[in-house]
Amino acid sequence: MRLFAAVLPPEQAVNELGHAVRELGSLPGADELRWTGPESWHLTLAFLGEVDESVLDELHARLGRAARRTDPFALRLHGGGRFDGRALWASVAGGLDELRLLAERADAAARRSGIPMEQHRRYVPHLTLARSRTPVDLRPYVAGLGPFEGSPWQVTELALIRSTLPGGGSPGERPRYDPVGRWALGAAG
Ligand code: 3AM
Repeated sequence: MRLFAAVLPPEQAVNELGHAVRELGSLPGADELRWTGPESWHLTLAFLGEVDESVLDELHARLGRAARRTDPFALRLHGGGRFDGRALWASVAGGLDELRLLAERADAAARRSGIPMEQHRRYVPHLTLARSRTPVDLRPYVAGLGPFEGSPWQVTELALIRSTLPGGGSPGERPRYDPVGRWALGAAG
């Protein structure tokens, strides 16, 4: 199964961002972008790719340990950014060192479970809002998100998410994301 580790924003953060994103819909070209749905919003920590069933027990145990070793921390959604002309995202602020540490620990947990993880790219915390197949100028969207400031929340969980890619039937179909594991951060976990 195709898996990734993530932090899931709480309902309030999703609702606040939803308001900001709706306003971007009136920008020229907005209909051409493939928007992600609020129900699937997440902050990827580590992308694991196709994972064999046989490593799942060890992976779960190691992710649980990674979560326990990381104390809860505060985050908030704040402004936006882009990966070239391909992806538009909401940015995060607050406990970025802790988020990065949790990402490194999730990556290490996967690697030690025998999953061949890609070499480290620079970790850019982001919540993907829209993608484009062809490069487009996303600067107006990033500017539109500039003033957005979400309420802070306490990150208390690490989630393992299963991604099911669309079967290719209808255009614009989105992948389905289902949490298959959740572990509390800190000693309480
Ligand atoms: O939704 P975001 O941007 O956090 O882009 C994919 C998505 O990231 C990313 O994993 C998340 C869940 O699918 N992803 C997909 N394939 C990837 C790959 N080969 C990848 N990240 C790194 N390497």
